[in-house]
Amino acid sequence: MAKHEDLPVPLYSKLDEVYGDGSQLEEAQLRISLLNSKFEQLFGHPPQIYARAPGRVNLIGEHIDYEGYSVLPMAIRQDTIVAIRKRDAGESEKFLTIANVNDKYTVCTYPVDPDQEIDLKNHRWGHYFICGYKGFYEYAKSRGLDLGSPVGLDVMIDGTVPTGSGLSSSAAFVCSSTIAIMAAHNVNLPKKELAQLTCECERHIGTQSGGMDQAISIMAKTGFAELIDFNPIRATDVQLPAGSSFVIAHSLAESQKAVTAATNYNNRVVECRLASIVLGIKLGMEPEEAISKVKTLSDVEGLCVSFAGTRGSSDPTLAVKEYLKEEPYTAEEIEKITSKSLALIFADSASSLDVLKAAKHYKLFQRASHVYSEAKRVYAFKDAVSSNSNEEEKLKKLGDLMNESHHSCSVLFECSCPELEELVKVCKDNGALGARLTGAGWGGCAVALVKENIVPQFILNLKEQFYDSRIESGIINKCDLGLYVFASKPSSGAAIFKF
Ligand code: NG1
Ligand code: MG
Repeated sequence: MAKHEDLPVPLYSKLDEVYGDGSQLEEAQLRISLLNSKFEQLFGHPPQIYARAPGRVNLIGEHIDYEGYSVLPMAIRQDTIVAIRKRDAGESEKFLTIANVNDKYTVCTYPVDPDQEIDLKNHRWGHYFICGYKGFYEYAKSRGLDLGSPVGLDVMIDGTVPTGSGLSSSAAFVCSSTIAIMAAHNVNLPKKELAQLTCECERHIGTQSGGMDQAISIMAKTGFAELIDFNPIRATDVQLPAGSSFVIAHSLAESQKAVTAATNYNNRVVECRLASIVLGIKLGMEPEEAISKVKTLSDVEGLCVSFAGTRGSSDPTLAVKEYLKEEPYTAEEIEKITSKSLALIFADSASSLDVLKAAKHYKLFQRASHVYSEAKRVYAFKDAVSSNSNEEEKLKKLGDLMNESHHSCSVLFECSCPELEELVKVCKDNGALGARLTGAGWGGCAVALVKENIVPQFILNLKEQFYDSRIESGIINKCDLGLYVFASKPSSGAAIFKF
């Protein structure tokens, strides 16, 4: 039997194959009919095909995918649906026209040239579609796939993943767009190739993303979280313990990752790279070799582990403790070790150069300690899920790991914020076995592991202790509360619809 990740994206002719037969189906039917009527109204034709891709919640393994380490997310039911029509080659109008059912997002128009540069200095919501467009053409070119000369595309989007919330609305948008473009060109690819391709697509927005969000959005299966490995991308089903539930709660601080990349997300990617180069050199590599060969902390883990071995341990963080100092490094201090200027080390990456311009110092010890310890927690989580211990012990272990992960994100990786700290505390005070920020952080959501039988009361308590004051001060509307706090079950991955 072909492996799940080798199969193409499923093509369905009925919504219930993805949305079941309950209230979700009803909601999906309404969304599709609204998409259709708005599409016809704007473009004068119905769409030809639809693609959907879900958001995700990461249960554990934060900020380590881009360091090459496995992570453990699950898809959520909220998704993005893209309706698309490929214009005929004869039609004179050659534009990519990207519209949204939500009037908050005004229509974006782009040329059809797949080599166009995305104007990153002027962020527009439609840029995420162009990420998929550019990426798909690049892929086709590299594989000698002839797509013909580019034609106009009419596109209407409907997304239900809350934006800036750490639930990967961006990947849901990029993945559904890429799949819609692919399907409009009568192509379908194995999921693992698509996961790799969509990860590269999203980098066109200027964040140096790892591949977690795209991989889970494309490879998810109903009822399972997935352990995602990289190089090569692979997904292993993880059945979460019965009697447990993951509650997702928004801190109401919005994290605009594409806009803050130079000081937040990409800054951490650069710090991790520098930490890995310095470790490589301290552990015996020539500076030139370390700079050219070492891209991630996983690349030097072997050296760190053999160092630890000389001390009778296998813990890579021992090397971090020995060779990196806790005080932040200045650029000059690092350059003394690398014998090369940071500007030269990162000369081929414009977004890294932006990081260097904005950075005052580099916290190599803290970032490396987080990455190596978090990578271990992911496997400990997976092992705890499949262990023979009783449910009670299992849940306690999983909760503890989530708490440790949050502490590490907050203290060592510094990607939390006051609102997330408050929310995580409220979750723990109200019986969560574990709670942590999820996704990139600096705002967005927390995820809490809660026993299923206390979920309704737990959500009520969050409402009273976290949300009521924010409803009073007008930050959110009372009737929208369900969008900001909800229990989530592992949902299915990307799909194509043709009716
Ligand atoms: P979110 O929070 O969805 O933007 C980001 C990255 C992930 C991963 C997490 C942190 C993108 C598209 N996603 O997720 O790859 O690094 O942060 O674990 O940049
Ligand atoms: Mg994102």
